[in-house]
Amino acid sequence: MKPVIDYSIYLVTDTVYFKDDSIYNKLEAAGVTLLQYRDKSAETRILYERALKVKALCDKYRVPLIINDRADIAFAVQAAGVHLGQGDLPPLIARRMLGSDAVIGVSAHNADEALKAEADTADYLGCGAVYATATKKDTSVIGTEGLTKISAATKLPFVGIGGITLENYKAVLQAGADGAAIVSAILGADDICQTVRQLKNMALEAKSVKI
Ligand code: TZP
Ligand code: MG
Repeated sequence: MKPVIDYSIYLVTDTVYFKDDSIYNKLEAAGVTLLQYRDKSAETRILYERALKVKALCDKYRVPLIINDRADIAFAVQAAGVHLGQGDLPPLIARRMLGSDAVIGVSAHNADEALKAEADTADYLGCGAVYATATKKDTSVIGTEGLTKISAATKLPFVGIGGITLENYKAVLQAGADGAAIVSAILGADDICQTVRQLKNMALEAKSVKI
């Protein structure tokens, strides 16, 4: 069965945080609803070994694990799914590789890409960059206006990504997003637990307003 996903606090890793093993303590502390292992520079064997460690942590806390870019690694570690950019494997091919229960996310920068991903059986969209970010410089900024347009075009759940912090998280939800994919505002926080707790409270508040 496809897992039910809570997209509200979607933690994404970045290569810089894998300099040492403290990343695993950080992930353990975070208490997020969904986790993406994203590591742009490790060799495949290292990627696989790190992904296995992250998977063990995710299993311990029952947090679904998504692997960035690599359907082969997602398959190898039995992750919940894979997140694909516009230049990665086509979603339909990843679907053929991983099966109907896999959670396939696709990066969409506009309504056209969102509709294409929906037609290609994506389960969710990652939309951004919402705000400028030092974590990924080779991307354009779509703002919350971009999120609103994507929200109007697709029925798929979607998360905003890029420069999302405690200060602007609420605006991202108000633009129609189901959550936010966050790197530095969580992994770079002085107090990761406290930051995630605050994000969770905002997500709960936003949900109760919707009802
Ligand atoms: N894709 C678009 S922006 C981004 C990715 C992977 C990086 C988000 O990182 P941060 O630190 O939360 O801005
Ligand atoms: Mg990618």
